[in-house]
Amino acid sequence: MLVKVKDGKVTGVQGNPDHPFTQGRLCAKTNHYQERVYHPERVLYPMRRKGPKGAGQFERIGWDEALETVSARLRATIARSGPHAILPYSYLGTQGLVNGLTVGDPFFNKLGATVSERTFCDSGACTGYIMTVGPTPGMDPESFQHSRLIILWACNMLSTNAHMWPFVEKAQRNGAKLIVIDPVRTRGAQQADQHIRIRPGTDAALALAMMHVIVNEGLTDADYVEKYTTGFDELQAHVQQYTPEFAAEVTGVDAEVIRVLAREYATVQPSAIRIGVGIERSAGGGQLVRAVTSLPALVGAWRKPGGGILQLPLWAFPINWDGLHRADFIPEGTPVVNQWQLGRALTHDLGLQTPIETLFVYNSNPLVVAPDQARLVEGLSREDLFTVVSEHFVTDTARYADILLPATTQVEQADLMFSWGHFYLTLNQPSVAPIGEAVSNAELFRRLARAMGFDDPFFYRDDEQIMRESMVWDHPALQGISMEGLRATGYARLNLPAPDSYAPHAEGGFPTPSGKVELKASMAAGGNFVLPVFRQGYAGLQDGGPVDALPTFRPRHETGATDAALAASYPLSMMSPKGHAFLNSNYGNMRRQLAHQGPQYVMIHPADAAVRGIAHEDVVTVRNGRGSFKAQARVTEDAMAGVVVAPLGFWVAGSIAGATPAALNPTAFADLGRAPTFSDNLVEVVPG
Ligand SMILES: Nc1nc2c(c(=O)[nH]1)N[C@H]1C(S)=C(S)[C@@H](COP(=O)(O)OP(=O)(O)OC[C@H]3O[C@@H](n4cnc5c(=O)[nH]c(N)nc54)[C@H](O)[C@@H]3O)O[C@H]1N2
Ligand SMILES: Nc1nc2c(c(=O)[nH]1)N[C@H]1C(S)=C(S)[C@@H](COP(=O)(O)OP(=O)(O)OC[C@H]3O[C@@H](n4cnc5c(=O)[nH]c(N)nc54)[C@H](O)[C@@H]3O)O[C@H]1N2
Ligand SMILES: [Mo]
Repeated sequence: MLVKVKDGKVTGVQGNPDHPFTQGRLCAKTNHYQERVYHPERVLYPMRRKGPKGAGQFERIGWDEALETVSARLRATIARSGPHAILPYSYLGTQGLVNGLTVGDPFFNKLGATVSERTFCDSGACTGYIMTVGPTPGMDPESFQHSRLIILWACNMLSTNAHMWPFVEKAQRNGAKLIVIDPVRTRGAQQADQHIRIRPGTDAALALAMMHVIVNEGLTDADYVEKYTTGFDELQAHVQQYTPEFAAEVTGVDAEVIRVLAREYATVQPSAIRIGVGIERSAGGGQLVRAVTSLPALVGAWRKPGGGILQLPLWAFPINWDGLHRADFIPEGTPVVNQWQLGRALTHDLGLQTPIETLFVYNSNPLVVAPDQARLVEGLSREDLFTVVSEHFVTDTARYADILLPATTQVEQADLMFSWGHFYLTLNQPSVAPIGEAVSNAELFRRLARAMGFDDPFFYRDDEQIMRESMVWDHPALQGISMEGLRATGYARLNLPAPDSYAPHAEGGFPTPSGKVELKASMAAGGNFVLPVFRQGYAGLQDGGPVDALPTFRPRHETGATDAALAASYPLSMMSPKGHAFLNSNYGNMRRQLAHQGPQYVMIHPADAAVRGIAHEDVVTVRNGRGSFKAQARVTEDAMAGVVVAPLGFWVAGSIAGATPAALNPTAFADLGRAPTFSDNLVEVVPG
């Protein structure tokens, strides 16, 4: 992103036209970033709560007083109850290596605070993917232009990953078939040659039935399977039970459509699959990703550029995670609280030996993004809980802060950015000085370290030093890339072959224990695990339950087949995927993006609306046993019959009845990586 500055002020932002991936484009969220930077409601000074919790009333204080108050509280908590009574809570408000996911980990690990396990986003999919093909970058997103058949499988690309779209569109223009597998008629589905509507959380049945067809009709690439996979014979026997007819029953996709899909996927090469994160979010989400990730090897799709699967380009970046997390600071026996269970942790429902007394939130807005909203409100309202929040705005969560700290935005801070969406490393250079008394997250933790009297110089590294120590610079992927070079160009493509010739697994070479695609996963023997990256590098297992070695279909937790009584009371499935103009809960308070999204809404199919007497734009209540929220009904065939869609990102403060979809979302985990299950959620919708 290029920033226009006049007289020390940001006047506009634009995409960099020279950038091979973004090609000069920004998205609906960031197009007018200056409006966020200079928003009149931005938090610019440290503040102390002056009204009741949740009221959002604050008074300005100085940084010295803020730091003294916070450090005194941390010390007092440790003295009274020990460090486990402190819980940090953070996620991806900003994503760089300096200020992002890991910025506070060394500080809290040094304190001995409870470890916050961050499995919000892709933990289940990453686990399933890595068990199958290892942490390989997989396909280059740019090489999709060479694909002949593309499946966007639970990926809302035009809204969430828009910069990749031109490469998909180019392939389509060159004759590739574009297939979207999604319960929702997304923007991408509208552009696709085929949209396969599937019931949420049932995709494993589809993928396994595709395998059934592929192996029984002799459509495998036998040579590739023989040389570069393990467990094929067992898989072949295993998938006999997953007939297209079985899958049709479960998924709602016609058996003949499944047969044709399998045949085309196998024979039109190179074929490419892009999976999103929505795919992991039901009871069997992890095994479902295992099944989908197995497909390319069966048909030899990896042989050519434009073939294979893309999960997360993240795996291409040689990041020094150990140096960022500093798990070596974590004292043995430190408890772990999964972020998904914050509501339970704060309301003494997790059986924690040491209840949480001090909560420190930065880079995150749990009241909107975590489930169990009612319990979260109850927990955050506890008079004996002390909450610190570092933010740009008085978010729903920040309203409960005892101390609120001002954070800089991306144009005011330096950072080194890896990517979830492409193979370029980017140096984010500040364009303007911090506004008001805002500080970057990295500076915040330097100040806190000083206030706590830490003497290890590690805590006082400047941004540049953090960048230098955050990557493994002698790794082949960074050959030819340096901080000096980045300062001149802003970004650099990782040292990988050009997209035209990039076929990383044409001859196997998968980073799994066997070096092959593990159709039968050897890592399953270790039981369910959470990758260190999602648990601050902390090694201990929390839930080592058994895991199937072959990809299997598992019904949702919440479906008629699993719980008939529940399904009778709550017959509709609800999903809460990303909003087009929001970035998770970011921009949920901003005029332009709100105008784009419209009022808080829920999409419902005309047939489901009709039987409930619901008309387009009526206000309705969506409810289940966990809670309820009100929204405007959008009666549309974009929603699938039986499935309602309530996008993430609207704020509680601006909501119709003081609640958002998080009030209904379950706290249950998926099968792998302790992923959330918000596509596995039964509800009812009623007028009014
Ligand atoms: N505009 C916008 N862009 C974003 C974000 C945002 O909030 N807004 N968030 C960013 C973040 S943090 C992430 S992780 C990425 C996520 O990017 P995506 O993975 O694209 O995100 P989602 O919208 O969660 O899910 C994608 C699609 O999966 C579908 N889906 C849900 N459950 C199922 C299922 O069981 N089966 C199938 N087949 N489909 C299913 C949904 O209908 C949705 O269309 O986007 C990033 N980009
Ligand atoms: N129902 C439902 N829930 C979901 C999802 C879903 O699809 N549906 N998606 C899940 C996923 S994939 C993700 S990634 C998570 C996202 O969860 P979060 O990362 O918690 O979500 P954001 O809304 O991005 O919240 C980040 C907050 O950080 C603040 N922030 C931004 N930059 C900075 C900074 O530099 N410093 C500080 N201190 N604060 C900053 C923003 O103002 C914002 O309020 O949500 C998860 N929850
Ligand atoms: Mo995410």
